[in-house]
Amino acid sequence: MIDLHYSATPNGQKIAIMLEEIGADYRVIPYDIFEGDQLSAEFGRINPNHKLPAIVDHAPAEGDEAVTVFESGAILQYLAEKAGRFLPRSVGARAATLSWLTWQVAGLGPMGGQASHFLRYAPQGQDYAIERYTKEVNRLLTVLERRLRTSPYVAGEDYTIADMAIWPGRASAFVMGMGLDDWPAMHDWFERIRRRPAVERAMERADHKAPAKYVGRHQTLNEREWSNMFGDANHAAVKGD
Ligand SMILES: N[C@@H](CCC(=O)N[C@@H](CS)C(=O)NCC(=O)O)C(=O)O
Repeated sequence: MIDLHYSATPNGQKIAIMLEEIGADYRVIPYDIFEGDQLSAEFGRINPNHKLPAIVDHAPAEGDEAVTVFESGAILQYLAEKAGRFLPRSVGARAATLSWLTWQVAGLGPMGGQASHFLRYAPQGQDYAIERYTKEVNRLLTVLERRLRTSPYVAGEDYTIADMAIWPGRASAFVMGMGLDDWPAMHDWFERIRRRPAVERAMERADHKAPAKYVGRHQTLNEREWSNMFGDANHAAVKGD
């Protein structure tokens, strides 16, 4: 049994997809990040960075101790190694998979996150930041589009954890007003993955409770929600206050 500590965002969806793809026995433990569920001392013992997702594997491949993993890229790699699937063994394909996985978690993910922050949550008047981050996301998506014109999946011939890491970001592209119609290869790849039964199950099982504030364009948070997400309460959690 694997516990998936989850909030209904692209980072969480990546892991729900992988758990469905490998047929894992798992339960979803939902967190409302606006209410500050992620800031508890108890969750800090699972992820000292107090961010979702994280997993606790109660039946790891070796040993009796439960294994805890945080950071979505590390979780995908851990599950792929445990299941022996979706992370190719051959040196070249493995390197390509880890390259594209890292491209997502260190590039597209954080840049998309910043674009989303300035578009959706920041006070008005952030034109410079909005332009900086949306332009960079646009550049990264151009890289992806060009890759998918010559390769059925991001790492090559096979569907891997790199595709699972990138696919859920479609919601952010939508929030930024980037329709997939402008990106034909990405659109085709997106649709092929969307129709996978495991992806449909993951979206159905893990995503249907997403509150509107997770997906809408411009959000107005109340003082408490702001503090939990970006302010004093968020910072206090890592100081143990
Ligand atoms: N690099 C992390 C990012 C995790 C992350 O930013 N999670 C967000 C939800 S997508 C979160 O927990 N936000 C709540 C907060 O910042 O307090 C990963 O890939 O897992």
